[in-house]
Amino acid sequence: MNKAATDHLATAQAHANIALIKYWGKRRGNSDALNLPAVGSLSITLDALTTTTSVQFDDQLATDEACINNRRLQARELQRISNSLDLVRKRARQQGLTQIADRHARVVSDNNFPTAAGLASSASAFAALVTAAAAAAGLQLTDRALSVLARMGSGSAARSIYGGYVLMPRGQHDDGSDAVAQPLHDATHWPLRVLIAITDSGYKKVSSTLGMQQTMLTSPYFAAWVAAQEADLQQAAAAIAQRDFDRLAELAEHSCLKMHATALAAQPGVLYWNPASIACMQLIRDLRAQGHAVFFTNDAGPQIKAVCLPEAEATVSAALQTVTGVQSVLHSGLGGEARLLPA
Ligand code: 2P0
Repeated sequence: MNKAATDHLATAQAHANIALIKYWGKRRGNSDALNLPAVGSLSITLDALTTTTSVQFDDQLATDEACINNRRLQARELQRISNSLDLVRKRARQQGLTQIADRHARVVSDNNFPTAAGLASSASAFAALVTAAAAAAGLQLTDRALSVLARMGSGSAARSIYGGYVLMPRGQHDDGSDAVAQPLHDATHWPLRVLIAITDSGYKKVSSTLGMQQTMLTSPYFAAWVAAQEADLQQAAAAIAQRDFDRLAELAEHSCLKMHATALAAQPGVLYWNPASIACMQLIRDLRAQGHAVFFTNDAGPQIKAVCLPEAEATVSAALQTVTGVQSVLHSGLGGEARLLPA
């Protein structure tokens, strides 16, 4: 019996990802435990941004407990984590691992990047959580099964199970079994670089979950956003397969701006940008017009990600650092899949 099986303890590491074709909206709204996306998405996994999470099932615990970045969570903050652990416990029960099914777990999780900066911490967090929890429970799950579990924790987390270029289809089935991420290419296919301009390190975001809900319920553009997504996904996948930077730049900026336009049109409008966010986007467009291979993307927060070819990295980084309001610039390449760390 291996150590994980005897201790019911495992540690996993997963990387953050950013979508080039965005996920925004849910098929059935926020109360659906399957957390099915309204649209497919396409992302790149970032090697420099990682979450490392340990899970131990322990019969001495009366409740689940979690410590994130050295802060012990309050009971009310534990619900999403316990929901994911419940899914693992349910699987354990189905497989006859009854001692796990009745145990609570201790979760210790650390990001190597600023969580409060509004970077995509839920993606790496839930991918690492389900990978560690499944192993700690003694379950042998496929990446596909882990991606489904991760999605139920957070939609973008389904993609962080894989490295490189990842497609998350919308799926058609009611049970969510086909809303599962698929690796398209590993990072070596096209080693793009990603620079993240931090424009507000203290930013507390309107959560994506809430922002999506408001957009779905009130934005007059939401139906048009959903209707155009399949074409965007197919074209972006083709641009990536052909390593066509200019085409991918066009498509990714379009998807980003279209997502924000849809959210801005909600009532009340969901606005994630600050003046520095807009200045960075304009600068990146100017740099591309001057011949530098770079485009922007941006998620549910004010930080701007510049995706570029390696030869443009130094110029783009130096330029971003001159923008008023940019506090720092993080550099990343494309990373690998979620994995268990040795005991
Ligand atoms: C994405 N975002 O595709 C989009 C673009 C933010 C903007 O997925 O409600 O935290 O947990 O499923 O995954 C962030 O949303 O939302 C996100 P939930 P999640 O990366």
